[in-house]
Amino acid sequence: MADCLFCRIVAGEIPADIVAENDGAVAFRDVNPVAPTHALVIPREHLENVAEIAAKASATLGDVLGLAAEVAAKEGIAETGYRLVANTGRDGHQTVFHAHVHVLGGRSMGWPPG
Ligand code: DGP
Repeated sequence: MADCLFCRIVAGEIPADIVAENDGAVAFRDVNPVAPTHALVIPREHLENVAEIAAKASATLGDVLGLAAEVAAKEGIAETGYRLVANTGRDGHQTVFHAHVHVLGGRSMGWPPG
């Protein structure tokens, strides 16, 4: 989608600090990190949220979650632990409507989340 920020990152039209990629997904550092490791894993295809990935491109879920695990390993947080977050819709405080999973780690996470 021409007017989608994350589609433009996938296309290389907007620079991003790419951490890892595979056939179906791309991971890059969040512009506004809230943890020592904060990456976003997104499908290459434009899908609005994780539910839409599951409904329309379920194989891509494996690409997204597999890449999230790869990012955690690369960042050295696989052993200490990390959190995957997929903010969805208004109450989930989703601000970019191209599906993404936050990979957060490098510190202890609070619970419950705000
Ligand atoms: P969410 O609230 O779950 O929709 O989070 C969207 C995230 O996207 C937010 O943490 C900030 C990040 N973000 C927004 N614009 C850009 C950008 O242009 N580049 C990068 N790297 N991250 C961005």
